Formats: sequence, C-alpha cells, structure tokens
Amino acid sequence: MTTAVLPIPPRLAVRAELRSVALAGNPNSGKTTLFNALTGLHQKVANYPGVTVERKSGRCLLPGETVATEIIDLPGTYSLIASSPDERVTANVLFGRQDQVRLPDAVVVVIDASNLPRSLYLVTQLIDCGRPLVVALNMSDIAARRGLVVDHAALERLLGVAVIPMVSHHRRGLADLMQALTCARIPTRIAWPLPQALLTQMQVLGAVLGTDAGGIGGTAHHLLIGDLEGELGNVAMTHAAALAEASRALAAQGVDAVEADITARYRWIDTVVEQVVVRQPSAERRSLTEQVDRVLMHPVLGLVIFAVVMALVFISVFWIAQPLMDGLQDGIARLGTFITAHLADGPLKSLLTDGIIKGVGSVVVFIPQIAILFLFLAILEDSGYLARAAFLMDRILAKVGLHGKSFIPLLSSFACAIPGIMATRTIENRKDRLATILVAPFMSCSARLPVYILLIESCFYPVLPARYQAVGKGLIMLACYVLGIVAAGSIAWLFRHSLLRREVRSSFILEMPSYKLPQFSEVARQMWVNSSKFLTKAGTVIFAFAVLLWAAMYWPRLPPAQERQISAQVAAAPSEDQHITLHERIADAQQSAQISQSYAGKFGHAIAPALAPIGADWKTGIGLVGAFAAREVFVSTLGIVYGVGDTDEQGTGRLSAQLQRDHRANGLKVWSPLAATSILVWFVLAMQCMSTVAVVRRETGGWGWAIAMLVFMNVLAYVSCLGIYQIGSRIWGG
Ligand SMILES: Nc1nc2c(ncn2[C@@H]2O[C@H](COP(=O)(O)OP(=O)(O)OP(=O)(O)O)[C@@H](O)[C@H]2O)c(=O)[nH]1
Ligand SMILES: [Mg+2]
Repeated sequence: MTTAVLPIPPRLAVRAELRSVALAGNPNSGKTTLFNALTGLHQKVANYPGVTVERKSGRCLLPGETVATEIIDLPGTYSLIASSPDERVTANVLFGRQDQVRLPDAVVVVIDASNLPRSLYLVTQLIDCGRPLVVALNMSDIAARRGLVVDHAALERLLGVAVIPMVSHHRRGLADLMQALTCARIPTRIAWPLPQALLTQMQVLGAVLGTDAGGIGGTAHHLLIGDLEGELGNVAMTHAAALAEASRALAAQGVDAVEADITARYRWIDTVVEQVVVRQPSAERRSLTEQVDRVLMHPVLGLVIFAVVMALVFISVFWIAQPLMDGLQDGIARLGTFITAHLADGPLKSLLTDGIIKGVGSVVVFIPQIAILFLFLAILEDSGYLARAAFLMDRILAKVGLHGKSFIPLLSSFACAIPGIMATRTIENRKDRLATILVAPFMSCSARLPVYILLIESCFYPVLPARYQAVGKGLIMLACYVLGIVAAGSIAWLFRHSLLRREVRSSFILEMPSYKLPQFSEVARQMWVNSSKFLTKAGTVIFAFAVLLWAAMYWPRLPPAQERQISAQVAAAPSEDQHITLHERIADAQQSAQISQSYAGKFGHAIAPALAPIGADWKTGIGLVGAFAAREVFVSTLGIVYGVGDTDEQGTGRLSAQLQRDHRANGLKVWSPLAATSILVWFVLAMQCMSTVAVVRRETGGWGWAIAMLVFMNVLAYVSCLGIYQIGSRIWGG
C-alpha cells in the first residue's frame, strides 16, 4: 500500500475574522501553557497528563483584528474517539456536538516535537474534521536536547497547513502562531491507506446515510470505527440494520475496522516522520533520564525514595516555616496589644481583640506553612517527579482496586478535594471513577493543615526528644497524611469487593513526562494561588464565623456579683503554679465562667456528653461543630475560646501555650498527646466540607453517593477516635 497525498487545492484563506479558536493536543503537550501565553490568564499547568479536564476560555487579540478572539483550552486527548468524560469534552467542542456552542473557527493542534508519531495520530483525525488548522510544534527545546530536529517546512508541505515551531513556556514562536492563525487553512483531506474492504463499506453505508457521508472522515467512517458519541449515536440507531450489515461484511472479510483505521494512519505517519525528523547523534540526555529513572522508578528503591522525599518536605515545613510563623505571631500579638492599650473596655474592644485578632489571626499565622508546602509540591510537580510517583503507585493502587489514573486526582486532593474530584473525569469507567471520587476526600487537604500544625505544635512536645522536635513533628504530620492514604486504600478495597465490583481492569498508560527544570513563574503562581485561596477564606468564612462565635461567647455577660464571688474564691484558694500571678488566675477563672455560661458555652455543654468518649471537652466541641463551615474554623474557634475575656497584656500570648495551660476537673491536661491524637484522627477521617459534598453530588449525578459518603466518613471517624481514646486512656490514663 502506498501513501497518497491528494493534490492540494489553491490556498484557502478562511475568514477575515476569527471568533473562536480551540487548542487541541495530546495530554501534557503544553496546551494550557500556550493558552495562558495567548490570553494572559493563569490556568493550572503541571508536568503530568490530565491537568485540564474542562473547557476553559479566554480572549486574545490577533494581529490585524479588531475584535478579540475567544481562545478555548481543551482537555488533552490522544484520539477524538472519546472514551473518558474529559476526552468527550474535547471531541464535542471539535465536532460541534455541544448544544449552544458553535464550532471553533480554527483549531490549533499542539504537538510535542519530542514525540512526533503519537502527536500526529491526533493530527490525522483533526485533518478529517475539516476545520481550519494550525500546527503548533511545541517542546522544540526538548526535541533538540534529545538530538531530534523536525523539518517544519517539510511537515508543513506534507500536512498542507502552517506548522509553527514553538517553545510555549518561553513564548517562543507565539507571534508567528498568532499571525498564522489569521490565515488558517482547511487541511487537504488525506487518503489514509485504508484497506479496500473498509473503503467499500464506507461508501455502501454512506449511500444509505445520505450525501457526503461515505468519504474518509465522513459519518460512515466514524460509525464503522465505533464513534457513537452525540448525534452519531442516534444515526447509528436509526440505521442500525445498514450498520450491522456493513460490519458483518467487514467481519466476513476478516477486517477489523478500528484496527485497520489505526494501522493505516500510523503507516502514513511513519512515512511522514521519515521525511521530516532528522536524528542527530547527541542522544546523551535521553540516556541520563533513563539512568535517573532506573533509580527513581525502581519498584522498591523508588518507593523508599518517594517516602523520604515526602518526609523531608513535611519536616522542612516545620523547620523553615517556624521562624516566619513566630514573626507573624509576634506581629499579630503586637497589634492586639496596641488595640488593648488604645481602646476603652467594652464590646468593640473585645470584638477586635478576642474575636477578630485571636480568631482570624490564629489561622492567618499558618500562611508560611501553606506557602512552603505548596512551594515544594509545585517543584516536585513541575520537575516531572510526581508523574514518576504516579507510575510507582500504579501497582499499589491496583492492589486496592483503584485505577492507575486515580493517582493524579488523589494527588490533587492534597490541595483540595474539589479539583481532585473534578480530575477523575479522565477515568473512563464509571465504577473506577466513583471509587476514586469516594476516597479522594481522605487525602489531607490544605484546610486540615492549620489544625494539624496547631495540635502537633502544641500537644506532642512532651513525648518528643528535645533535640528532634522538628523531625518528630514532621513525622507525626506525615503520619496524618499516611493515615488518610491508608484509609482511602482500605475503603477503596472494600468498595471494589462489594458495591463497585469490577473484574476487568482497564490498562493504564501514563506517559512519562520529560524531566524539566521547574518554571519559576509557575511554581510562584501555584504558591500564590494556594496561599491566596487560604487568605480569602480567612477573610470571609473564617472571619464571619469568628464574629459570630465571639458574639455567642460574649453574651450573656457574667453578672458582676458572680465575678466578685469568683475573685474571692480564687484569692482564697492556694496557688498550684508559682508562675501565674493572682491577677492572672482570677482572669482565667472569670474567663472560664463567662464562656461556660454564654450561648456558645451552653451549646458546647449540651453536646459534650457525645464528645467526652473521644477525648474532646465542650470547648473542643464548639470547634468541631464550627469546623463543618470550614476546617480552619476549628483553629479560630480555639483562638477565641482560649482568648475571650483575657484582655490583659499576656492575653494575646500564643494559642499553643494556652492550650497547654488548660486542665480538666480531674487535673489532667485537656490537650494531652492522646486527646490530640484522637482529634487529629477525627480531622483526617471526617467529612466536614460541604462544598465537597456538593461537588460529589454533581459529579455522581445525585445525592445518594454524596450523602452516603458524608455519613460513612463521619461514622468511621467517630468510631476510630472512640477506639483510640478509650483504649489509649486505659493504657496511659488520659
Ligand atoms: N520544555 C518545555 N516545556 C514546556 C513547553 N510547553 C509547556 N511546557 C511544560 O510542559 C508541561 C505541561 O504543560 P501544560 O500546559 O500543563 O500541558 P497541557 O497540554 O495543558 O496538559 P493537559 O491539561 O494535562 O492536557 C508543563 O510543565 C509546562 O511548563 C515547551 O515548549 N518546552
Ligand atoms: Mg492543560
């Protein structure tokens, strides 16, 4: 069979004005990087496939145009015959199958110069589409490093459309691409060397379907290779008999239409690659990557390295962030002291210092930790290392019945379960996808981080050796993350052996991205996006709750007679602790009494019986309930509970010191390491985030799974805490 390229008709200048341009291409080919460069937006970019799962759009003014063109970023796909929800989005846009969305006026196909054959497969399908096309030959830098030179002029001749060499993260080639877009051409149909039997059946079926349906890329072609998406499904249904007849005829001649189609395209691609790719002898870099991968992706050593890397990340969060956090705490304390000194006593002063500074302030001090954690994750992500970790995890995921493609969604869930759950759209099978959605919220999201840090920082130092505090704290934090992962694995295993049983496991093909020097701008952006999300939350939900909670603790006021009575009682009792002055002891006692009889206190006491068995007292209880609004509210609540009424100079002191001062009636610490462990476990396992529940409802198409997840996770969390606290307190006595 020979490759025939049909004669190219005179160049067709498409339209004077482009209203919309879609960016298509393989996963991880750099579409979003190009999209951001064109539109000036900041969509997420990362060095692994499957980052973009939704259609995103922005605007760009192309040269010589007066109206900005809509640029559409699409999820990556290897083929237009979609098999997963995200690929369907791409196919629907490119084929104009989405309601109310018009066909893009032109398509930019972003291809990876370092992996031409695979990229060209999608190009062959786009040529069939018949939309004006421009090829962005991206990653030219990586190709060059590997000793591959792509003759873009030759490729342009063979494809019949403009081919622009690019390095999109350096904006190289951007101007040329924009220029080329303004005169994008419809590619010439290429006669893929399809077997005669298939061509004949396409024509026979095409004749039944109507005009123009029998050619290459026509409706008959799509139906025969099993593309039944959108309206094609209806066509297949209406013409079921003719379709069955054509398929039977092909089977009789021993032709598998899908396989024949792929083979023909690759045969054509091989001849193209032969003509345009020039290999140069410097394949050195490639072997370096291979050597590095041999170590990093070793089935045992690789996992050990991954565990060490993650442990180092957590330990450095404590190490590096500590001085910054101390500085912030001092600053906030000084602000409190300033207000205390300059405002008259009363509700306003109390609201500002006790409610807002202690509530919101106690959460804001965690900004350094959040920023540093995301800095490290972004570096690991952009370098290409995390994709290797995904590959290592595939075998482990397989053991618990999860799909290899579950790794990226689970990984994203460490920032927040919501994008994680959205990322499951890359998973084709519904049961695989559902299993991943249900366990994603067990991954410790950034909202849990302040709670983890506060409790680890304040409650565990008695059990950690003095010289290894940071290491110990880092490891406890790692343990929290690992607990979430183990819970997710066990639950997934349970589901896969009951409700979501499935015998066949789809194969997992994850393409290893090349190692890259992390982009400073991208790393900084990731850090900024996550930190600012955190700050926004502090300024909205957490702020609102702080005010609400402050009010609920400030009123009703303790009657003056009772205040005097408490002072007298404290003054009469002998002091146990020499470091605390009488004045402080009176203030502490009055504060406890005030909160205890406030609205919030009454609420806390009402729920206390349910919480005592897991080691939480009524004050913690208020925090646990508040955490259903946002997990960080737990920290702000403790900040307020331990601060209200305490308006003397020392009152603005560290929250962790105040937690340590709190004792139960029986003289034991409220925040013993055991009680803290129990509450940590609650935060790892409980489902407290209503936005996640709403997203699960949307992605699973009903309330059923969402409510089941909410109930299940919270029951699991409660029972686990109960076990830990009850058994632990029998062994260590509280
Ligand atoms: N060396 C090099 N890296 C690039 C180039 N273009 C993009 N990248 C990097 O390639 C990685 C993937 O880029 P993305 O823009 O997220 O890729 P995508 O095609 O949108 O990926 P999906 O959304 O997963 O389909 C990122 O780490 C980019 O920084 C390039 O021309 N050269
Ligand atoms: Mg993308």
